[in-house]
Amino acid sequence: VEASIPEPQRAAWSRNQIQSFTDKDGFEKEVVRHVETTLARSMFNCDESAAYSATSLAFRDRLIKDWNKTQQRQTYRDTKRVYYLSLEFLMGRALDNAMLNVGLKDAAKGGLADLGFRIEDIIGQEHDAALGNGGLGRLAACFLDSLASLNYPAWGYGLRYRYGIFKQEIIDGYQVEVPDYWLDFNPWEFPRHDVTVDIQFFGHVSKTTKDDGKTAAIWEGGEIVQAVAYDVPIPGYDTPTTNNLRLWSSKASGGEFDFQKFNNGDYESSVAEQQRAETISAVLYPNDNLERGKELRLKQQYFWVAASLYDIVRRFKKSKRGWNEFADQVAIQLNDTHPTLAIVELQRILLDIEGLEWDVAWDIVTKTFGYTNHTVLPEALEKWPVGLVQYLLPRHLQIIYDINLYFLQTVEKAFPKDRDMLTRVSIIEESQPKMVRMAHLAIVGSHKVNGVAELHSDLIKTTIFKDFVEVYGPDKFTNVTNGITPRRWLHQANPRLSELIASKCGGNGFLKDLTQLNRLEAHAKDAAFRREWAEIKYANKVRLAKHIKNVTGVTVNPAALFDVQVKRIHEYKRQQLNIFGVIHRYLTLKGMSVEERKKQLPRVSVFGGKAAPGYWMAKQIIHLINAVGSVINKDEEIGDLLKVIFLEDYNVSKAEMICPASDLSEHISTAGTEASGTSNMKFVLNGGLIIGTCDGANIEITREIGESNIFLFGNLAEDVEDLRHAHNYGSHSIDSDLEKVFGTIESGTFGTPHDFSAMIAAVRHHGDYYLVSDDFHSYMETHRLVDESYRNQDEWVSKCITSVARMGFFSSDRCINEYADGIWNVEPLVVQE
Ligand code: Z2T
Repeated sequence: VEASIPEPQRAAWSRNQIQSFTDKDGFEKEVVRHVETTLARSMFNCDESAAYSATSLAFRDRLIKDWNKTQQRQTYRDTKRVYYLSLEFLMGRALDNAMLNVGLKDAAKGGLADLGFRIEDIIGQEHDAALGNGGLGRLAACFLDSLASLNYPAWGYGLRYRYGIFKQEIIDGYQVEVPDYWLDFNPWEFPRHDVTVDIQFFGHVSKTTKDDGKTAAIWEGGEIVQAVAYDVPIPGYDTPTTNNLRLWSSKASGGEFDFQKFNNGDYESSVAEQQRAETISAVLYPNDNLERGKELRLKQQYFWVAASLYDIVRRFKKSKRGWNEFADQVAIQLNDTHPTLAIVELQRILLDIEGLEWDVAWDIVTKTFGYTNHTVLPEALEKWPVGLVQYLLPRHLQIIYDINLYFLQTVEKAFPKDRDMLTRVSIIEESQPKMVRMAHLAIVGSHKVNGVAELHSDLIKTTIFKDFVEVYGPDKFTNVTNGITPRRWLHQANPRLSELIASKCGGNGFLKDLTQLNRLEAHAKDAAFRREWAEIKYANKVRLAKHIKNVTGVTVNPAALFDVQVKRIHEYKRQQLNIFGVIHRYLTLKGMSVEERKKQLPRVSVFGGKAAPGYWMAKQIIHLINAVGSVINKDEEIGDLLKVIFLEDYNVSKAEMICPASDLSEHISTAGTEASGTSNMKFVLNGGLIIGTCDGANIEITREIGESNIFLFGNLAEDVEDLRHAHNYGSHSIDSDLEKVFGTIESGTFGTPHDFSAMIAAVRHHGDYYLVSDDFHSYMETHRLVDESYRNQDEWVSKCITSVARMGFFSSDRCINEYADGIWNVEPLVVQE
């Protein structure tokens, strides 16, 4: 639709659109219609799967209306848009979220009941959209929810992986990976076979002389892969704004070349070529906080970035504005360094295709991009061999070298004769082989760089990006502490608690202004309110206990303290510290008399999380947790006093069940390693307390909720370096309680000791990099405090209520508003009902 057509005309077309349902009866009619026509099935044998499909299709129709209206409005008003580029969007399920956001879940509940279904069972039919690894991908999903709910004109751009994060099975205590083929039936995506972009790889660069006598680069040859757009509607909560998530899928370009082969009877190789092209978007790399430098990964990055930029530039050009307005119309946020090639690609478009001067183009580029860093772990910082970039993207490598040249020239002026400074900040690492440092490129090509929690943002300024603070001054670097969407993580995951909160906060307003939770604070002292609160927590625990029984066969007591650690398995997150602590607790209980034991508090230790398939040590940790569980869970002397559960295939939809059922959750990373963490926020928001280190967002959570409402332990980030040094160069003695734990493992209590020897050796003999022994005593002491505190239920529940009341800061709405003000300079655009 051309932007020149006046809005009244558009509104008239809009009014003529088909009406979708607004109540229970209307919903039922739509479900029946979809079952009998769209699905071509009959209501006589409509099972839960068909009911899920039809319900989704009915809600999808609802979303489409608002989606069209939003896109039309945004095009017509032509205000600045935000583009969030992320290789991962960990969306989870869409149906429940759509029902709540459009405010028709009750209608659907009633309608489904009339048709003989329970809404929970129908919701449970949906396969998670698991296009992400962990925190980074889930953050992108929370951001999309907030952007739409706050009416920001925003698009997400990502890859449509055929296989998302693998499904985890636990077999004999070991992780087994099963492919996650999730696209079988996906009503939430719309293929746009008319929106395609040809993406070039390989080839060579030649120079030509233009009419004006200047030389220009031409990138030619190589191969073309086609990007096809798939759009996913992103409904805001309680607003018609419905934004777009565009995911690119790869296929062979299908040019004449293919036909030639086909006609020559070379059918096989033409199919093989098709498959090679489709490989690009076939699978999500399953590493969290690790980069392995695979060629296909770089291909994925360029494919996605080039298609997205082509799309963004195409949309900008429709407005017929001059290039000088580009950065006033377009803000692009780089979710970590994965999309950093977008910087180079935009410079290439402006220079080689649009014919702008280098400086003019570069000014536009740097005003357009913002870069978010999510980790300081060196093994996660992206570097690509210069030779690989040269081979895959020859023109881009030239541009990278030019960017670096001009950058180093300005550095040299400011720091004359400081060769070391130049070496340190260079985009090219002069190693063997030479490498392109993507974080340096991202910093140089962006106007703002942000970390994701205060400690993390301080750390990047004083460690990995220290030199860049000297070069650019401190204002280029900023902090935006992460947040989570209270719609999914409170209202959807914990409907009863959400309702109880609404009854004390003057309605559902807190869901869009989470600071209103502070109205709860006064009720922490109200005994009747505390009882209701505790009753809801108990019911959530009963639900989790049933799930545990179903999937593991182990009976757990819902009255026990549920102690939960669910997140990707990683040495820096220290699940090993947790399981060593569990073993210590077991030994302590075993050493007690029967009378003494009777006085102890029952506990259930719940673990969940995936190990990257190539991360051997993480897999050892999973094996130890399962081995410990299988011994303790059948020890009749111990009974209910201690159970150890490993829940397989932890994902977003399971998190929605687990978070509301936790009494205590563990966020125990070595200080200075977890950039933010976001599940810490989810657990507190659901009325659980935290045991944690002074790391990531734990520090700000403590500041908000108060020191007396969190169980902090362990060494501080500032002391980590010295401790590590002491381990390696001094004498390193292991905590005596931890030694007892090691002794028990080595005696064969949990199976073949050799299976776990590497985990023990990492602490004893390999420098204990993650400070497990240094923090063990303080960790165990703090768990004793937890037990003591939990005995006084009145006080415990008060702490939980007070904490929730003070969690307003951690909404992703606050976070998105900070990005909008401080980095993107965009305003909301309200779509009329
Ligand atoms: C990831 O999930 C995170 C950082 C990464 O750095 C990569 C992945 Cl896949 C490259 C996480 C952080 O570990 C976590 O602390 C943070 O809360 C989350 O990103 C969102 O910022």
